Amino acid sequence: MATTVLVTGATAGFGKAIAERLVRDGYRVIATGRRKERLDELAAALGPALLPFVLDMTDSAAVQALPGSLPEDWRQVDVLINNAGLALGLDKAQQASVEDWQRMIATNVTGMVEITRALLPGMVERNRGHVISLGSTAGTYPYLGANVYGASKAFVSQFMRNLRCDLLGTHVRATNLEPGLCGGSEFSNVRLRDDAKAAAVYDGTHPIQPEDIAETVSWVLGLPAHVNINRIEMMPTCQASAGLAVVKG
Ligand code: NDP
Ligand code: 8X3
Repeated sequence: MATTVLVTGATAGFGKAIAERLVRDGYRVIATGRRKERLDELAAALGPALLPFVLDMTDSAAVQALPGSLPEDWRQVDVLINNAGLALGLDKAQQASVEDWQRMIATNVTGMVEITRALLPGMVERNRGHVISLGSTAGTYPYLGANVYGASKAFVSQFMRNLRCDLLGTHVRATNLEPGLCGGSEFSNVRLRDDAKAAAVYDGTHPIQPEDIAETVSWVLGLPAHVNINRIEMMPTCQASAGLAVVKG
């Protein structure tokens, strides 16, 4: 049977492009997210190799009930793509919304670790599997207003490093993918809650596209089983870190 991949947040952006690419590559894909109609559209476009499955990453009970709540012939999940996530706001910490912080932590951190915990035992038991998470350059490089979003991605990065330690001696692989500026997704629309401001983020730039992320995931997964890519930091050519800032006076 084809390798089964579960992609979280497959209704938009990277997750959708990853699901499309991996079905094309010959994988069976469980596509999850909250927006059922988007998942159904994906299933209609991609056929029986894609299973749409509504899952809210902040619903701990539903997340922890995986894989038991999947149809029986989809329960052996070989690959987990921890992609669902979001940034909310760019306010300074002293002004940011606590509710926004709670939602980012619930999705990017709590949901991500809970689904990993739910699916990892099956991978270890079968001695075959791969967890790929979407970290971010925001987990390494601080910037104004990134406060909790950046911290959530730093958590993802260290969690993935620690997974490698726990999985040593098994054939289960773990990879953290850390992109910088990316367009073609709903990330900035969600973050800024304003489509015009979101579009302006990418004015005059040539950002990484969801298909570039999907290509990278496809490459990481397709490497021989003895090769583990620990982490990949990727930026568009038009981006680099700006270094430290100093205020005088
Ligand atoms: P999008 O906003 O386009 O997609 C986010 C996806 O996450 C959607 O499918 C959404 O589905 C899902 N999602 C959000 N909240 C939940 C939830 N509570 N339960 C289930 N699914 C949820 O963003 P991107 O594709 O750009 O981002 C994907 C990942 O990549 C994120 O983790 C992001 O932090 C990371 N990333 C993004 C970068 C960028 O510049 N775009 C750069 C670096 C990393 P739905 O709303 O249907 O539930
Ligand atoms: C998304 C990239 O630079 O907006 O994680 O934080 S950035």
